Order: sequence, then C-alpha cells, then structure tokens
Amino acid sequence: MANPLYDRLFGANAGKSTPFLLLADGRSLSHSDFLAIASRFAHALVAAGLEPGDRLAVQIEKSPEALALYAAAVQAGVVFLPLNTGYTADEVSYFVENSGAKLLVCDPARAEALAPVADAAGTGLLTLGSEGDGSFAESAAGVPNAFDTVARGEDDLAAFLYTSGTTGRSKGAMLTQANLLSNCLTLAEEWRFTAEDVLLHALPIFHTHGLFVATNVTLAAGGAMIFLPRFDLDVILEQMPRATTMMGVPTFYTRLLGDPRFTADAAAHMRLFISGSAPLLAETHRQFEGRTGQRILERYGMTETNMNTSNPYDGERRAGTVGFPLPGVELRITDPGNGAELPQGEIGQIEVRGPNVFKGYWEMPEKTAAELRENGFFITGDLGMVDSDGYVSIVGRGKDLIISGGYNIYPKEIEALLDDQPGVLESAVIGVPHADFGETVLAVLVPEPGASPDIAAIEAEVSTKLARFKHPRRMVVAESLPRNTMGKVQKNVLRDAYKDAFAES
Ligand code: MCA
Ligand code: AMP
Repeated sequence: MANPLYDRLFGANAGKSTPFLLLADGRSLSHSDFLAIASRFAHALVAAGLEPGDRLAVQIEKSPEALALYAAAVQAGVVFLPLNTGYTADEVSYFVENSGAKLLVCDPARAEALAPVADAAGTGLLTLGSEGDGSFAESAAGVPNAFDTVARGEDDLAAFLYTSGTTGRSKGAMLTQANLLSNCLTLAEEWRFTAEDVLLHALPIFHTHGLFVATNVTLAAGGAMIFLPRFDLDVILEQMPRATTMMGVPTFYTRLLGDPRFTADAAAHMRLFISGSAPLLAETHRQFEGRTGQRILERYGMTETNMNTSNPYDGERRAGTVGFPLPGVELRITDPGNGAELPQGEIGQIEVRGPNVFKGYWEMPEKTAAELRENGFFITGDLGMVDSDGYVSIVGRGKDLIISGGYNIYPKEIEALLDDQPGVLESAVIGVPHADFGETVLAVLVPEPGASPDIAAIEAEVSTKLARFKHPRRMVVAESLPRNTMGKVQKNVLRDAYKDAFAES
C-alpha cells in the first residue's frame, strides 16, 4: 500500500549506506541508519496508542533523533506537529489542546513543566532528549528496525504547523502529503539538488524552512546534511568547506558578512546560498556578491503554502525581489478592497494557488474561508507587485506582523497580555529596524490615569507567558497612541517615531 510522502522521501533512500546526517563532532548517520531509527520510532508511536490521523505534538531539541521522529510520524500515518523549543508551557498548552494531540513528546528537561499541560489536555507525555535519551527512546529500544508503512493518500494530512493570526490565537495550518511532496520535488529540481549535495543545516526543524524546505529537498535528492543544533558562526565557518549549499534566514547572511573570516575562499566549495523567511536587504545581497562572487538566491514562502516563488538558478537573481512563481504555482496581485485582479506593475495583495496550498485551518472554517477563496487562491497578507520581467517583489505587509531573525511575531498576542497588566490602559507593539534580527519588538504602553506601570513586573509576567523571541526588547511609556479618524492606532506613525531605537544594535 502506498504512502506517497514516505515512499518518495524516505523509502526511496532505503538500503543506502551513503551518509545522510553529518554531525559537527565527526559522527555521521547513513540513510539506512536513519531509517532504522525512524522505523523503531514508528513502532513506539503505535505502542503509545497513536493511530493514523492522530496528532503528535513535539517540543524537542534538534538532533538526528528529533528528525527521525518526523520520518516515523510520516511512516505511521500520524500528523506531525512540531513546536518551537522556546515556547512556554502556557503556549504549548494551547497547541496541545487546540490540536487534540494524542501524544506530546518533549525534552526530558521540560517534562516536569509540561506534565500538567498534558494532564489537563488528556494527552500522553513521553520524552526524547538530544542524545537520543528519554522515555520515548526507551520504548523504541529492542523493537524491529523495519515497520510496515501505513497507507496514506495524497490528500491525507501529514503535518499541522501553527501560525499566529493578526486577530485571536494561532491557527493550525493543515498540510497534506501532496502539499509537502509537490513543493519539495519542484524545489529540488529548480535548485538542481542531487545526491552529491551536502546542505549546511543550521535552521530549527520546527518550521517550514528547516523541515520542509531544507530537509525534504535534501531527502528528495538523496543528498546529505551537515546537521547543526543551531546557527553558531564558528561552527558554520568550520563546516562550510564540507558543504555545497546552505539555506538560511537573512540574519545568517548578515552575521557571515560581519565576520572577516568569511571570504570568497571560505565560500568557494559552495554552489548555492538560499535565503528566505524574511526580506533580504538588497544591500546584503550586493555585499555578499562583492565578498564571495556568488549571488544569494532569494525565495518566498509561507507556512500555509510552502514555497511560492524563487529567483532563478540560471539567470539573474535580482536583489530586492523574490523571483518568479514556481512551476505549478499561480500568483496574482489583487485589490485588497474588492479582490479584483490588478494590472501588471500595480501594488496589491499577493494571492497564490497551486498544489502547495494548504487545506485550511484546523477546526476554524471561518478563518479558512476568510483567507482561502473558493477558487483555491490563498490571500497571503503580503503586499507586492510583479515587474515587467515577471519578477515578484514584496513591498510590505497587509497583516500586522513582525519578523525577527526569521521568527514571526504577531503584535496582537503581545498587546493582549500587556493590556492586562496593572496600570496599563492600552498598548501598541511594533517592529523596528534591528541590524541583527532585521526587525525587533518594541512596546508602547499607555498608563491608566494617574498610574505608572511597573515595567520590571510586566517584563517578569511576559517572560512566564511568552517565548523569549517575542519579548519586547524595549517598553516605552507614552501619554496616548496616535489614532486616525476611524480610531485605529496608526502603527506607521509609531514605527517612524521609534525607527532609530536600535540604531546602534
Ligand atoms: C534568538 N533570540 C531571538 C531570536 N533568536 N530574539 C528575537 N528573534 C529571534 N529570531 C533570542 C535568544 O533567545 C537570546 O535571548 C537572544 O535573542 C540572542 O540570541 P542569539 O544567541 O543571538 O540567537 P541565536 O540563537 O543565534 O538565534 C538567532 C537566529 C535564530 C540564528 C537568527 O533565531 C534562527 O535560527 N532563526 C531562524 C528562524 C526560522 O527558521 N524561521 C523560518 C520560519 P537572551 O537575550 O535571553 O540571550 S518558516 C517561514 O518563515 C516561512 C515558511 C519561510 O518562508 O521560510
Ligand atoms: P510564516 O508565517 O512563518 O510562514 O511566514 C511567512 C511570511 O514570511 C510571509 O507571509 C512573508 O511576509 C515572510 N517572508 C517569507 N519569505 C520572505 C522573503 N523572501 N521576503 C520577504 N518576506 C518573506
């Protein structure tokens, strides 16, 4: 029986003794070593009571075993739900409850904090550490290295990835087997990935970029990855001579450029550098070419759609653009007011349609209907235009979103928490330019009459509720918020007022 995603990405590499994961300490795992762990984990998922279609929530450190858990979920027909390792217990609790996950696998160090979360949701809890330790790993010891792959159809769900909204709480984007498979096959071809490629992988594996773009593309090509727990400049520079390609967020590239050890020689063995998840400044693109003689290939995607556009492999990689719609992806620019398609060259909202576009938000039919048209076009919330050569540029966002170091942060979630704090009448959270993260979070607090909010106490509350990357890096107190005649807060006025707040960073 078939399971298209497993068969094409994992099954196709069965029996290969070629390296798949190269670790910084010199150890490596072959494709077949990796698949054996995945199959043992698939047995452990079944033993934990998971059935095809059940959700598996995971909050674990990046490691070969963590990646094998993804493969195991695909093989067992279970819906994989990876979570940012920085999320607090409060945040995890929402995802587990909303998704109805049957099992939560977390790092052993987090088990105590997450036990009440799992209990409250009636979810099982097992642990998997970055050394392959923990109760989940124990339950996979001594079981067979082979597992009868569970049959799945192209339209069956493979993963849930939560993405925050401009209003309300996060939405579970339902991604099918076909969504993931079609996109990685297209990308592997467009970017000329082969079994000879070695990808320098320093991205987290709980987001589309590190999991479905970097990993799935490598698997589709039968290549290898230098699999690093995080972006550490020294390790990246040390490992680059072994690699042929790298994928990263713009912060990776600005950090590389900030280091004199990163030279044309250091990059000489690389055939391709790819950037995405946040805008790459045209200046970074030019500096990179000046330093290495190579042009970064910028592409554009979303959690709901995987990748939509890419600059060409052959042909001009144009700075400040995200290239052309990928084969099979239709892209149109529409009027945000009435949805009518706009003529070429005009700025409007970007809409995309294709096999990459998700199935909808889990148990949120109204939110799905608001963003996914009946004709299949998904309204991205990004504003863009297409130039006369067909290159797409993103010129802004229709949605209130901050992207810090490639992580998306929705101001609404932070404002809701700040508004609840003693002495705070209202708040506005904005993104301001930051040299390292591209943008960073700044909060403007308006006190209740006669009150003076205790900033230290508010910071303490924020740190128990929200992941570190969402914390405002500065909180300023203001008498009032600028509003337009409709009473809407003018965030553009605030962004302008505080644009130099981190000028030195
Ligand atoms: C870490 N910190 C951050 C961030 N990362 N704060 C804000 N924004 C961040 N992105 C915190 C740390 O907890 C630490 O807190 C402090 O900032 C400095 O940490 P540092 O050591 O400099 O950070 P790092 O560990 O080196 O991480 C920076 C990073 C990382 C390498 C840029 O954030 C990263 O790997 N980002 C990639 C995110 C990603 O994969 N996005 C793809 C989403 P303290 O002050 O306590 O020390 S998928 C997507 O967007 C779509 C689909 C797409 O198109 O790809
Ligand atoms: P996510 O919700 O994590 O999937 O992030 C998707 C958002 O990241 C998109 O809607 C864009 O706003 C942004 N994004 C991704 N790639 C790029 C890029 N190359 N340039 C500008 N913005 C990007």
